[in-house]
Amino acid sequence: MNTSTDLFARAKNLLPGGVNSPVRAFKSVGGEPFFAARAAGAHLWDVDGRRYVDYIGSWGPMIAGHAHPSVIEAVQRTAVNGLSFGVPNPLEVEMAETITRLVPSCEMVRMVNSGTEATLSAIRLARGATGRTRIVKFEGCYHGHGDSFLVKAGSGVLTLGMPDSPGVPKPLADLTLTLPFNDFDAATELFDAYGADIAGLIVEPIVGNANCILPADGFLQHLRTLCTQHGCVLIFDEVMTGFRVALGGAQARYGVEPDLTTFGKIIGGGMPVGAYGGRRDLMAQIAPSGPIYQAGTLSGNPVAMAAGLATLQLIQDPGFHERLEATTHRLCDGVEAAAQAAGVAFTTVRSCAMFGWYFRRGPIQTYADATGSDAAAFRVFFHAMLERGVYLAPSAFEAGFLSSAHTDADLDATIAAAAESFEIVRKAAG
Ligand code: KE4
Repeated sequence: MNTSTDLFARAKNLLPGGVNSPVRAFKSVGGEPFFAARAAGAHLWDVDGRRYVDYIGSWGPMIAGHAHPSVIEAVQRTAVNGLSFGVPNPLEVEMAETITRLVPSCEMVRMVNSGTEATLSAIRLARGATGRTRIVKFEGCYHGHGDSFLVKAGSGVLTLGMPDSPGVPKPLADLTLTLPFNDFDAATELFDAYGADIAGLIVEPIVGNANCILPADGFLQHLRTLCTQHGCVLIFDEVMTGFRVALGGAQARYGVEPDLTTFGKIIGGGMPVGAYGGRRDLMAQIAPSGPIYQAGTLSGNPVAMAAGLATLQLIQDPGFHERLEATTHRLCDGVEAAAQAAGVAFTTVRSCAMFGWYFRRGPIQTYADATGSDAAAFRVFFHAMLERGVYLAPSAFEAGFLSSAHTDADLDATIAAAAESFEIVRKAAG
């Protein structure tokens, strides 16, 4: 009665699509999702006892591996003293001190409960602080399911082929202007035309929701210059890249300082957490110190803070990110070599602890490049890898994630599974 098949049959009757988040539904790859029983390190076990090497890590939080002993211990130690107070608690202060220390552009920070809450709040702050209404986002970028962001969005909306969602009032959607990522001239032209009306520009500094696309040299700086020139708030959505692609996030990796940054995932260590932060003159305008309202019953929850702080402590180990970046290259080099040996058109995009795999030849520099990947080939590959105990994102439009728990044995097993899977892809292509 508790196999994945049984559970999914029950779930479909009670949860839309049988899931609590669309990207989990396997809709674009076919088949049915498995149900997780437990996870540890780089591995997931489903309720039917199968083990997988996990390259999703709960979509980013598990950069130190699942159920890390020091994270579990921190949660247990905190939970016995109460799960939520609705009163300030010391761990909220420690989290604020940690984030502002590791990300210097954040002079102040506010905790929320998801990445969506963080980006919603950042946009409201940009609009409230500038008195302007338009915002700019990039095609294929995903900033959570806030109305203003469901315009040419990525992740699950792109996966399901619905980049614009019903239910978003047209007058509101019309206030969201979109740009092609890595297109310098298009950005300049849009700001020349609308600059005085733009409250803020929000960007994934490394796109991780249309598969994975790196910023072209100078592109993030170009956006910084445009926002400064036009008095717009530059928002880096680092919900995914924060504390992953470098200790200080993408802004540290690329040396570009935004006005606001949004966070999620890793800062919660697997518990529901988000945050937004940035320039003091902006953040001071958030209630109750200022008039721009934002609130949350469980914001700064002590158990969530404990899980996040324990995770942020682990990633500060000397050499943590350097080792993870080397692991990322070793995995992607090995899988690329396997694809080449099988004669399958395939390329990878890498950063630190996140990667994109594409069934097409590179380079991948734009949204059009990313969406030109052979989704049918990916579907065959995804299931072949799953059957061989490797769990990739069930979508051709999601990035993959590595953790410090992935061992050489995990990578060797993944590369061996990929070699067999590419053969299956080649045969399926005829
Ligand atoms: P959440 O509201 O899902 O915590 O965060 C939204 C969000 C905001 N910004 C970026 C850059 C994000 O990647 C996300 C969420 N990422 C997806 C995975 N692509 C979460 C997985 C899901 O939707 O279940």
